[in-house]
Order: sequence, then structure tokens, then C-alpha cells
Amino acid sequence: MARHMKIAAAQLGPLCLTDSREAAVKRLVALMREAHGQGARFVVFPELALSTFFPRWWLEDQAEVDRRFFEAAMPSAATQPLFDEGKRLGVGFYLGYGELIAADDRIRRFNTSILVGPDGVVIGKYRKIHLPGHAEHKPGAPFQHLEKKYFEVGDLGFRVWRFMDTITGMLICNDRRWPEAFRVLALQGAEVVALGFNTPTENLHYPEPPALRVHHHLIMAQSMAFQNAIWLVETAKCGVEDGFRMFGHSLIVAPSGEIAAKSTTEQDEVICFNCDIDLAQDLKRTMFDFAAHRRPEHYRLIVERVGAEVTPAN
Ligand code: ING
Repeated sequence: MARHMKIAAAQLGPLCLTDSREAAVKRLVALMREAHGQGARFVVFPELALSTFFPRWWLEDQAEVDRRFFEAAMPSAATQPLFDEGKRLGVGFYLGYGELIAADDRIRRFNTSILVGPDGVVIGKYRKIHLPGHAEHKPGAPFQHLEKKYFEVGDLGFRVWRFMDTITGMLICNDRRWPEAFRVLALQGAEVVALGFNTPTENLHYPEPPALRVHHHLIMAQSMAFQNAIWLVETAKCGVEDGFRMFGHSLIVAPSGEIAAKSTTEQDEVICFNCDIDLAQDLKRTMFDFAAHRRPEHYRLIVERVGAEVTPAN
């Protein structure tokens, strides 16, 4: 009998600068209830789900940034209601948030996600490794993308956990643009990967057609799911936040690479699918039998070289 798990992507519409954590948590609890009502037992929330996407702003008062956009404890009084609801409903969840830790007399800040079991206990933590954007102020740009300013590169690696009878891994947003991230999870036996994202509709560097950005999002999700034979759940925070638009298109993608469910709005929206976790068996036994087909002795450049260098054989 194949293992099934009903998984939901709980997409969050805009959160504006004036929205409190408590307001965000209220909406997350409502989305969790809606997902549970559709039969979901695992709910994937977006990246940085407790606040507006603040890296779009150049903010100089670090104490204010820490107070408004980072969590020094998880759960805290403000987020405890979400953990309580998960436990009450018997629902596990993925949550993205800004993590602040005061460790060995310095403060460290990460773009973090956690995996919480249906008993409300934190099972795993991931700190975003691929930080896009820039660290310096771009006054001439229509908006900033200052993840390199506000966050440190994650120090926990790409890992998987035993989770509700599956092997589940976590990624965050920009990670979905780097095949290495998925492959490292798949090499550890990942069956499900949860990924929250906040992706601006506009490109701050050059006038890229918005439809093209969605096209990239869709092809990456399908190819990463297929080439690693995983269920891939990608959940957006989207809509217009303080005048800045981010796209939705939350997805549940099967190991076949087929989109099993996709959101249709840029608001709070739950999509849900009854995922056959064992669907990937045939792929992992044949086409993507890593042990039988991979040739790491020829892949060394992937690890040894960071940027591209022209080194022709002739
Ligand atoms: N957001 C965007 C993402 O990777 C981005 C940033 C968009 C980078 C498009 C490059 C191109 O989807 C986050 N939060 O990583």
C-alpha cells in the first residue's frame, strides 16, 4: 500500500509595514484551519511569513529592524497560537521567519525555516544559504533586495529529517535557482522538499518581462522535482505589499515533474494534494538511480570552482 500524505501550500497574500506579527499569525492560523478542513496533514507556509518582505527597504536603525522583523524565540508569545493550533488539529508545518540569535556575545541573523511536527515540537531548522540581491544601498533602484545586508549565509547545511512517515528537506526561495541545493537533499534520500518564497514581480536590475519571471519559476520547480524524484511544495507570500508586487503561483509538483496543484490568486489561498510519497520509486529505481548512473569523478568543478572561468580544452 503506497504511503500518502495530504500536503497543502498555504499561500499568504500581502503583509504591509503596518501589519503586526500577531496579525500575520491570525492569518496563518486561519490558513492552517482551511488546509486541515481540506484534509491536509502537512502545511507549507511562505518564507518570512511573519512580516512584509523588509529586505526591499534600506533601514538603518538595526534595533528597530530586529524588533520588527526578527524572532529571538520560536515559538514566542506572538507565534505560540500557530503551534497550539497545529497541535490541536494534528497538523505539521513549515514556517519561514527572520531568526535572531544572541550567541557568544554577538548577534546573528538568518533567513530561517523550521519543520514542526503535528505535536507542535520543532523537528528541524534550515538557514537560507543562497542569499540573493546586494548588501549596499542602491538609491537609484526602484526597490532594494538587501538579503545580503540583513542575513548571514546559513550555517546548517542542506539537511533532511524523518517527518510524518516521510524524509523531508527544506529550502528557501532563491535556493530553487541552484540545482546543487536539491541534489544535496536528494542524495540524502529526500522524498518531499518544502520551500517558501517571496519573489518580486519586477526585476530591480533591468526591465525583465514579469511573465518571464513566472516562466522561470515554473520550469525550475518542474525540473528540480523531476530530476531529483521528489514532491516539491513551493509556497508564495505574494500580492502588493506597500506598493511592491510579488507573484503567487504556489505549487505542488509531483516527482514526475507534473504540477499537481497551483494557486490562482495573489491572496491568502490554500492548495492541497493527496501526495503518493512512493510515486518516485520507479524513477529512483531506474532513470534517477543515483548510485547506478552518477559519475562524481567528473563533477569536481561543481565543488572546486565558484564563478565560471573560460578554460577551453584547445
Ligand atoms: N527572492 C527572489 C528569488 O530568488 C530573486 C530574488 C528574484 C533573485 C529573481 C534573482 C532573480 O526568487 C528571494 N527572496 O530569494
